[in-house]
Amino acid sequence: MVASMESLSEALIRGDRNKVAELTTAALSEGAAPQDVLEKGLIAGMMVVGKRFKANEVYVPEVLIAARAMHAGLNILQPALTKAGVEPVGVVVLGTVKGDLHDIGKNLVGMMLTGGGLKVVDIGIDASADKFVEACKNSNAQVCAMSALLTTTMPQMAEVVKALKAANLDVKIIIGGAPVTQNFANEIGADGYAADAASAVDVVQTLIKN
Ligand code: B1M
Repeated sequence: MVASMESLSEALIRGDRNKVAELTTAALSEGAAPQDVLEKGLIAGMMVVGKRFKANEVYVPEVLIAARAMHAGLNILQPALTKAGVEPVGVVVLGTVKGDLHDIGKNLVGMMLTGGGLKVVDIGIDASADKFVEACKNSNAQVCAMSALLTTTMPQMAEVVKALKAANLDVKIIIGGAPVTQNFANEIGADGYAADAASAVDVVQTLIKN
């Protein structure tokens, strides 16, 4: 079997996790470089899913299914990546702020970020400012990403921004969630805002580069 990167991307876009696992295994055993399998196969496929999601051509269930297929490939690829010394593009601490239990959007953002080659440290829901600060310190994160779905929990984002600044951490901050806006991000001193999971990948990658 010759596993092309195109067929791997296509299987991921279809959300066919068995095929993704099979093609990832085959590509590695045929001598493909793990980084190529990651970038030209898995990430390339996830980027297509992200673009289609942004354009409302596919919806949350399709993205979740594609993300599940991505994980099937990553599980096989991870030991080879570690052996080859391939580092993630960056580390992102991600959580839903204190008082807020909504995590579907956050999880989607996490999956898309993983799909974009980033290491995601997911600190879950109801995460306090201290928890964000600790996680950023412990993981040497370049980016702190917060999600909020309630107008009543948005002020918690400002608390996290304050706590990160007080801790003197060199970390960029991105916020998002249905009630959050670019104006609010500017107001509280966050470095970035994204309206959806696919845009979050673009914003995080730009924040890391600058
Ligand atoms: Co609640 N809820 N909920 N809820 N809930 C909303 C958010 C609400 C709009 C419903 C409504 O009244 N119409 C409303 C909030 C009103 C407001 O404040 N503006 C609301 C409320 C009031 C509540 C409770 C207070 C209800 C009650 O108990 N009286 C309560 C609060 C609990 C708490 O958090 N403390 C509550 C509880 C719940 C459930 C537990 C039942 C459940 C959550 C389950 C879970 O998440 N595991 C739930 C749900 C499911 C919803 C709705 C129906 C759907 C949210 C969702 O998952 N959307 C929601 C109404 C709605 O949105 N239609 C509602 C799908 C998801 C993919 O979208 O999360 O927006 P979203 O994420 C998007 C973007 O926002 C963005 O990317 C994602 C994908 O593109 N994004 C980011 C999100 N985070 C990002 C971070 C980024 C960048 C982009 O950078 C870091």
